[in-house]
Amino acid sequence: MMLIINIVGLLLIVGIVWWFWLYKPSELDVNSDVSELLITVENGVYSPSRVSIPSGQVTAVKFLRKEASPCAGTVVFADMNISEELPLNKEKTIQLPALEPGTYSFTCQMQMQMYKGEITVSEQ
Ligand SMILES: [Cu+2]
Repeated sequence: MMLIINIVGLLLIVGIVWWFWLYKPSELDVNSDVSELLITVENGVYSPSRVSIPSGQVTAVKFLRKEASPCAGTVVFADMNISEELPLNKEKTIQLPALEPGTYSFTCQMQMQMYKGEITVSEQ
């Protein structure tokens, strides 16, 4: 009996590790329509997790947090010194400053960074 419990526990751990650290959303998960930048925060992923915006202009990105866990409660754009609380089930608009072309990541506030997303800034 103990053996079965141990195996179930092990599978759970493997599942959690896979979900949070190894699972990579597909390349198709890209939102390039700047007028509709809404990122949903749910089940351990930002969706879309990759967003493209033009360089050199302030861009508003909306977040909709649908998960109650504290992990989903704050989004951090480390490169931009932005850290914002996300209310539950309510859209929150975050203004991104005019940026140089490049790739910028955004994550949850924890060191492990279970939530991970990427913003690609390209020249227009
Ligand atoms: Cu987290």
